[in-house]
Amino acid sequence: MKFDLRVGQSDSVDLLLPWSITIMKLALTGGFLGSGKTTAIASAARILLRANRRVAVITNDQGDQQVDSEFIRKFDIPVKEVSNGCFCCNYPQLGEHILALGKNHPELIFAESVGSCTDLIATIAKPLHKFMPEIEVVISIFADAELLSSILEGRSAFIDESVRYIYKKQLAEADLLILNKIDLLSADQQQMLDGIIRSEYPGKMILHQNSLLDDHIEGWLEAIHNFTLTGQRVSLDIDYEIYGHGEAQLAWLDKSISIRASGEQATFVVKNIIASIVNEIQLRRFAIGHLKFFVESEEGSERVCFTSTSTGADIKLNHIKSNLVNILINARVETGPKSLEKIVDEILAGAERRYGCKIIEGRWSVFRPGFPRPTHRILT
Ligand SMILES: Nc1nc2c(ncn2[C@@H]2O[C@H](COP(=O)(O)OP(=O)(O)OP(=O)(O)O)[C@@H](O)[C@H]2O)c(=O)[nH]1
Ligand SMILES: [Mg+2]
Repeated sequence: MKFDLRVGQSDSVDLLLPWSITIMKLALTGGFLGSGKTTAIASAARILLRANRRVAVITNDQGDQQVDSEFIRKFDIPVKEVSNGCFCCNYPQLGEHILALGKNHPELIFAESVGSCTDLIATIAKPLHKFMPEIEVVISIFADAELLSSILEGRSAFIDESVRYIYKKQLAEADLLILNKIDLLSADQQQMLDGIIRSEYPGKMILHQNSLLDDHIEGWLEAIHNFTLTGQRVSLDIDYEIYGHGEAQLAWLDKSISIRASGEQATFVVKNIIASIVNEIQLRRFAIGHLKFFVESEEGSERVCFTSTSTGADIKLNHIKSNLVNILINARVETGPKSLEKIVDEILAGAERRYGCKIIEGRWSVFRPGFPRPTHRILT
């Protein structure tokens, strides 16, 4: 059955019940950094909103200044954030947000977990089943098809085995495994990847997806809609020492800055700063988990992203023209916090000297994610 996008009431169970016991689907959306979760969620939510369907999003990050939330908000999609740690370590906050958003009776809530997070079955899906049985959880795991190919072929940019351990555990948890960015592979490469994944993860529902296309996103929505859990999910056997070590291989930097320059030079300076940060990280051969920039001026906003599979730094800032531009930087890179901070700070100082602009630094934080300590972990 095609996911019904007609205007009007959904066919999900939305009877005259108190809101708190209305059945609601939670599309728990995981997968490694930069795999395309936010892109797909934003498109899916916009498709549903256009059809007058009720939808909401919960974003999640290890920090508290989130490019993803800004990006989702820009489309007037109802959004709440779980910040300063992953869903599993902040389960009560996740629960509160589900209840708060549930008051508007959304038929679907997307919850995007942190890209370095795994063990979603034991720490999120099973606790939700136990404490909020009215919620139907569907776990979609996104994999950047190019990065996945490189990991399987042993040529990935991520040097630490524990990072690849997290990556593979994430895939194992999928109800729906989304081979995303399929547009970046040839038909032969797609077929080969599909074969490997089907043999490594037998029985999983696999979607080949280009999340930049609405009809592919509709296919994903349909798969979420049609998914019904048969039997019980099996919690994964996760070695938390390796998992914690893997998460700590990445430094996270969040920084807000404002750039004041004359005329339209601010746009030029912003492009230069972004390109310099990307180039410097690539030059030092640090694997990029995800480098995200939310660039905003009075004319509008743009999100600019780079991952380990990005080539070059083609930066489009079509809506940014004024002489005052704000940038929120979220950088997740396989290096130490000090080294990441130094790269960014030197580039900002250099831009100020070179272009005579004024850069005002706002809130910032730079850290390694703490050891994962889930609120609940249900193994049976
Ligand atoms: N070519 C192509 N690019 C994609 C596709 N899906 C997402 N992208 C791009 O991939 C980059 C990362 O996408 P996001 O949606 O931010 O990834 P994410 O999984 O939410 O990343 P984190 O929140 O950092 O874990 C962006 O530049 C997207 O435009 C796709 O299907 N094809
Ligand atoms: Mg995201």
